[in-house]
Amino acid sequence: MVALAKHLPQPVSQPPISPMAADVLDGLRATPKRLPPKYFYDAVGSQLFEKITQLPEYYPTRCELEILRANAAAIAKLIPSGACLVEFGSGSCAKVRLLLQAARIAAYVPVDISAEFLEREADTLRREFPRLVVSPVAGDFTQPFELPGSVKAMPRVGFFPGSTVGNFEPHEACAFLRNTGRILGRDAVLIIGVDLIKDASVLNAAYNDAAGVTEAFNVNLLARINRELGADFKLDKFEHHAFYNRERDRIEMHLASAKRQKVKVCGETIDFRAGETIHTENSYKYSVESFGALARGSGWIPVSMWTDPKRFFSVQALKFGGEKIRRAFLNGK
Ligand code: AVJ
Repeated sequence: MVALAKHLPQPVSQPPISPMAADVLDGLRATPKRLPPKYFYDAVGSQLFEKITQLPEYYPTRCELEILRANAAAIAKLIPSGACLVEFGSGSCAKVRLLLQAARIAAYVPVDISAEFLEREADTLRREFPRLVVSPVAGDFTQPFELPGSVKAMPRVGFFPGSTVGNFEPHEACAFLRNTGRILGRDAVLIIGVDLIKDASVLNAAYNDAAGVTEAFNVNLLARINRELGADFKLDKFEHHAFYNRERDRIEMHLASAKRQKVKVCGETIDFRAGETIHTENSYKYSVESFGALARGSGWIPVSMWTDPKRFFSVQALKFGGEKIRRAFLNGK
């Protein structure tokens, strides 16, 4: 027998597809269409988000900073001396700086996907706090990761500000909290910013600002896909829709197609009906009680909670109790 393999048709070699291209195609092929909010934050998107945090309608950042400032001493009491502070998705230096000034923190481990952003932030903090060990970890903080060896012996405190936890579905938030508990270990403290359920008019205004910055932030997702994946979204043919969904306690952001149209993405044609939307983000809102239940169901015990005078936003301190706490909660105890 002669080996015939070389005469058989060979598979056409496909150009390797990036993780972003795979996620984008996956979301645009689905019904209803969706895109992961993590792709908002390229250089342009991160700048637009910075602008959002300064808008008069966008209360979360201001409220959280106010809470951290007013309660820095009380929060610092929960942080053991010589602790290592692990920040998930190192957003802005401003928030962590308040903790670094108030508590005796030996090491700071910011975890973020953007390595470039991490290095810049790390340098700033090293200059400001010369005795602080700063060990960034570049990676996706929703996945299990190892703490740097230099901090392994220190007591661990997690920091997850900004109500970024609201981007997760509640079951994903639970998985995130369990994973965080596994990484930080028994008795670790987690300081987490959680946006609260409130009047829908306040919520709707925060995601539909008069200056149109949130709209630009939303549409930049398509602009980024055009830039990085060579797609041909017509940016003026998609409209920003953001509204509070009361049944599910979440703000939903969508991009609605202004007409029936076709878009080419990575060589694939995506059809849009007039008015069809791409769901780009959920931002879940919790009550103190509903977040407490989520925490317990993930093995974390709520120990303290601080809020602003209008009760718009909360900073919550949790302690990791592990499986015992989780099972007790799930068994209704
Ligand atoms: C960074 C996820 C907390 O949900 O409020 C702001 C993102 N989206 N305006 C939020 C966002 C539109 C923000 N988080």
